[in-house]
Amino acid sequence: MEIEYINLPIIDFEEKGKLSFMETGKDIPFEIKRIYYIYDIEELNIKRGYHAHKTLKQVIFCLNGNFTLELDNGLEKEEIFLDKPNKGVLIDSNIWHNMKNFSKNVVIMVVASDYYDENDYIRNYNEFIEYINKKNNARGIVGVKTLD
Ligand code: T46
Repeated sequence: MEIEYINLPIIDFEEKGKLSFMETGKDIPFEIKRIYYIYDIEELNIKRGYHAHKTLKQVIFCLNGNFTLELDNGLEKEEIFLDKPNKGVLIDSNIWHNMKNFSKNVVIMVVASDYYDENDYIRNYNEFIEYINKKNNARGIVGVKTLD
């Protein structure tokens, strides 16, 4: 599965710290309409996510600490370790994703292509597989996976 990494520029001021930035259409491949943060996770063994989005595109960054991102396109799965504030990963639409193995004080930032809309979420894995199979069939591609 091809992973699209977003490597933000770093301006290094040495002892004065580093500065990174992102710009719509340059670093981020969509117009940013929403930014949200996940932080203060007390129970580090929990998992978050477990859904896909029908249309939303997102780039996820780990601003502090580290965690593991899992991506699943219905055919292949990939685990990505995120621990650098300038290294993002594109979570495209129709990708099942979850987050796990959080370190203490982890801070996750996500930039998203649209406003929050619960109707854009697919929160059931079997529905996700049916959804992408239907989409692929409509495009003449044979379904990627059958349900058990
Ligand atoms: C995603 C992963 C990476 C809002 O009201 N507005 C928002 O912008 C967001 C992101 C969430 N919410 C509400 C919806 C739920 O009642 O906050 C609650 C927790 O959301 P959720 O259970 O979806 O949280 P995660 O961490 O499982 O997923 C979040 C994003 O929702 C999701 O889009 O891709 O982070």
